[in-house]
Amino acid sequence: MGEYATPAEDVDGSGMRIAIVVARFNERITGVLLEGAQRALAKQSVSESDVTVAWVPGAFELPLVAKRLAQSGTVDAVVCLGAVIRGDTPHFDYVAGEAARGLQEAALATGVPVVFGVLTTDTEQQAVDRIGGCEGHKGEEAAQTALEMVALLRQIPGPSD
Ligand code: INI
Repeated sequence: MGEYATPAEDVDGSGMRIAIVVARFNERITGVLLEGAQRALAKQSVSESDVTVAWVPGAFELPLVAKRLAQSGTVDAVVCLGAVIRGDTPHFDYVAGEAARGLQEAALATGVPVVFGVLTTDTEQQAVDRIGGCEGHKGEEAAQTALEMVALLRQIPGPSD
């Protein structure tokens, strides 16, 4: 038996077409997630012309647009970025839970990697810590996850092989 292992840092992203769907809600946070994702893709040789960015109102809207892009046949992976902060809303659990459920559903229904780059935190400070602070940069990590998943799935025979 073999082994499938494609650590993100080893992936050559040239030629990979990546869509980024980003929520406008909490844009001070999500804008930084977007910058990190774009930076990480460029660092791994994804061409700027192969990156499509779509803005949606909030995290709840991410799954529908992610699924449409995944179905379009024009992208190899979809990176979804958002920030759901508990302090802001009593319906935190619905927004965060439905975003997670919907994005997984989009990936499984289409066979295209859909990455959950949605911060779900109790406070704004915890979100700030995750956009280049003490907890790393979740936008960069989401982009790296997309590249790793594209490379990994290319190695595993699919339904049409
Ligand atoms: N959307 C977010 O992306 N983050 C949040 O923290 C948030 N809060 O706090 O409510 C939020 N709500 C909006 C939601 O995503 C939808 O856009 C809205 O419910 C319309 O469908």
